[in-house]
Amino acid sequence: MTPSPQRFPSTGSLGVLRSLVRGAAALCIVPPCVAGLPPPTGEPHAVAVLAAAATNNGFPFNDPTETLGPPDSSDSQPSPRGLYSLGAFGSIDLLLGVAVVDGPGADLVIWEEESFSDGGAPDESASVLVSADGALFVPVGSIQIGVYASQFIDIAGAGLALIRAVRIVDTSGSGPSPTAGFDLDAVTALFILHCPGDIDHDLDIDFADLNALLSGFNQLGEALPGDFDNDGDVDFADLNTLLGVFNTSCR
Ligand SMILES: [Ca+2]
Ligand SMILES: [Ca+2]
Ligand SMILES: [Ca+2]
Ligand SMILES: [Ca+2]
Repeated sequence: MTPSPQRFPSTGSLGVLRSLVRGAAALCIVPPCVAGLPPPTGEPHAVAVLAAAATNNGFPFNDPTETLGPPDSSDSQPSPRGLYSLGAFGSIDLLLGVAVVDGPGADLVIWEEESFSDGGAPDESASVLVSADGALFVPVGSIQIGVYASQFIDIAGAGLALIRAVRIVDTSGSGPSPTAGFDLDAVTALFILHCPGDIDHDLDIDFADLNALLSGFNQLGEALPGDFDNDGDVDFADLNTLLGVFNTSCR
C-alpha cells in the first residue's frame, strides 16, 4: 500500500488541521520498550520466560511456562497444577506484559501457591529482583516461608523508573524433588505505567497507535481501544487526545 496523506479537522492544542498519512503502519517500525525486550502486551502478568536454571526439580513441576499468565495453581487441577519449582537455589527470569511503576505500597505479587497451607508443595523462601532491560537486575525484597504478606513486593528501592522483568531466586536450597525450591505459580503487576494515547502498549505514541485508532473510528462500545475519554465511542475527541501527544514517548 502506498501511503497517502489525508486531512482530518483537529481542535487539539497543536493546530486545527493536520495531515495524517494513510497506510503509514506499513512504514512504521514499532520500537521495543527497552533495548532487547519486545514491546509490552498489556497483560499484567508474566508473558515470557527469559531464563530458567534449576538443578533438581522434576516432572510435572519443571515447566517454567507454568508461571505465565494469571495464577492458576490448584490441588484439584490436573498435573502439572500450574506450578514451576525453581529447584534448590534455582532461578527464573520472567518478562512482564506491562511496564510496572512504583505506586503506593506493593507493586508486584509473587504467587507461590493458591494457598500457603493447602497441603501441596512445601513452602520455601526466595529473593525477588527486578529489571528494566532484562539484563541488569536489582534486589527489591524476599519472600519468607509462610509469611503471606511477603509475597507483595514494593519496587520503590530499585531506583528504576519502570520495570519489565522479574527474577526470582530460591534461597531455601531445600525441598524434595520434584518440588525442590520455591514453587512459583505467577507474577502479577499492580501498578502499570499509564501512557495516554498509547493504544498498543509499546510506550510510544506513533503511527501504530494512530492507525489503531483510525481502524476503530466511529465504533461504539465499552472499553474500546482508543476511547481515551471513556464515553463509549472512538471519535474526534479521542483523535485530538492522541494528536496532542503524537510523537512523544512514555519511556
Ligand atoms: Ca511501591
Ligand atoms: Ca501458574
Ligand atoms: Ca504505542
Ligand atoms: Ca471517546
